[in-house]
Amino acid sequence: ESCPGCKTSGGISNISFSFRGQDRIREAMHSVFLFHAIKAGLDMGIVNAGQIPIYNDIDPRLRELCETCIFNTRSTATEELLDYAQQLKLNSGTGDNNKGEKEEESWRINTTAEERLQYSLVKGIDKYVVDDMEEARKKYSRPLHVIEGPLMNGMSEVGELFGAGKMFLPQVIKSARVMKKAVNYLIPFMEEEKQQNLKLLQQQGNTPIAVLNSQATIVMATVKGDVHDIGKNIVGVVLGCNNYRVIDLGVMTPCDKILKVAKEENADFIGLSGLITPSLDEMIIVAKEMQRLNFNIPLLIGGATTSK
Ligand code: B12
Repeated sequence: ESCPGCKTSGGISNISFSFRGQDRIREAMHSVFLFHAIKAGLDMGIVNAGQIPIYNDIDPRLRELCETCIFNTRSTATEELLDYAQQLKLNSGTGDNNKGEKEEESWRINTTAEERLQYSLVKGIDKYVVDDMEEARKKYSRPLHVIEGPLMNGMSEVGELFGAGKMFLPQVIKSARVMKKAVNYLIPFMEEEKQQNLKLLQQQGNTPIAVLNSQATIVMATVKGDVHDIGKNIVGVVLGCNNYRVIDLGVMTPCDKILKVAKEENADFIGLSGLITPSLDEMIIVAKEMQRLNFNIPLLIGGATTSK
């Protein structure tokens, strides 16, 4: 308030320096601190992005102790956190309490492929994605159903945690990578589906050339200002597998580029993706430009914000 326009930044690990060597305590403190500091207006925190637990996953007792310490709401807060740290040291024998291989793998025991995929997405673990995807794929009648079911559920949970400030951007980036790996795994199976569909069309008397000629062209893009592309890519793959010619312009695509390519490629549709609220305005800009320039082709829009 006294310095309008000023931004705040800081090295978060300074707050936990006295717990050097006890990573579990330190990481919990960083997550708890960020959870509250971002809400209070922190603009930038310097953290080890690979080492922040999800706020909800922290042992509730440890979380409460971190909160008590950070806000200094109990005179015994420091001693209590020290006791907890000491106990952890005794239990693990190392003081570091890196959960260890055994505990790390426990989430894989007696769980379904769907549950494991969701866990991997939320935690940003890509190690088992291929195995779990293969198991899930065999369970579902179509590869697309794996995306629409377990993968979308996982991403929705990520979205909810992120929206509530309980997951941070670096963690969401890890989740996005896992999602991309999972979707990529399905692409050859979707291609296979496409080949089968083509065969079916041929059996119905369509020659391959006629089939290719019947392809409609769609120009797809994530609109200007928006970097989300997972959903757009999935839609592109699905359309491609349904015999559309897809021209994907990527993310942050300005209106003039979309319309220029649509014209050059004689597109039959334009598909816009957008997940953040300002993207809706950008979509309106594209739609108005299409009207102004007499583009008489359908405009499809999609992405999280458009369905709310
Ligand atoms: C992963 C993710 C990210 C990743 C994106 C990685 C990537 N390469 O895409 C990263 C970490 C980079 C990211 C960044 C940001 N994100 Co983000 N992100 C998400 C998250 C968790 C999942 C999105 C996703 O991939 N979902 C899975 C896909 C498959 O679903 P989908 O995109 O909706 O697509 C489906 C349909 O919508 C449809 N579809 C999609 N496109 C199209 C197009 C057409 C033509 C058609 C027909 C259909 C269609 O088909 C798809 C398959 O069913 C969402 C939360 C959520 N629940 O959506 C937040 C979310 C979208 N992000 C959000 C925010 C705020 C941001 C940031 C601004 C954060 C920040 N402070 O920097 C930045 C955005 C920067 C920018 N300028 O764009 C908010 C948006 C809130 C809002 N209303 O504005 C959300 C909703 C999270 C939240 N709850 O707060 N994010």
